[in-house]
Amino acid sequence: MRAPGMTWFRLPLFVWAHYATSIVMILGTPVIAITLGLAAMERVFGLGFFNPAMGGDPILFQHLFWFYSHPAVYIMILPAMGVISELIPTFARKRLFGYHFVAAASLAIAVIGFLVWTHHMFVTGQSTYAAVAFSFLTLSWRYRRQSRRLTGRRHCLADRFRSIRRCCTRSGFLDCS
Ligand SMILES: [Cu+2]
Repeated sequence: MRAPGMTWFRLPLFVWAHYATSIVMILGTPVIAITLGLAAMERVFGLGFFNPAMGGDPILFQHLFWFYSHPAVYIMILPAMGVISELIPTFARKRLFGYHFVAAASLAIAVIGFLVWTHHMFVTGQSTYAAVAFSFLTLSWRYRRQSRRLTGRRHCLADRFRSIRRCCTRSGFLDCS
């Protein structure tokens, strides 16, 4: 299946983005499937999982729901980020600045996305310690995502700097010989 000479760090960033998306899908989808199964069993067989009237815990439903639903948004955005990472360098006719960084950030988005789900549940009465821990995890994840954006921006700046330098060299303003 693998082309001769194709190694991890020669993969296009679109492939890295899909790799990260696959991690989210494989780890997240079974959880929402099990949650739906439990909800169905509660309805059909009267087993109390989430309904407090049957001895269940509605907060448990929220935990299971958000464990899938927070990372699930990356199923949609990660491939789009991969497309952008290919399109901009192609049409700018430049190598992408920070290839390794962007690949790692894609994976980090997928992995850290699984560690922040209770930021949707701060008002459910969870413990302060849990809220603090998940706040910090959420901040670290924001940093990852921001780093992806910054890499893109730095790429543009490096481009602009190069074209200014080329222009100055041609006009004799800058001597780079
Ligand atoms: Cu979220």
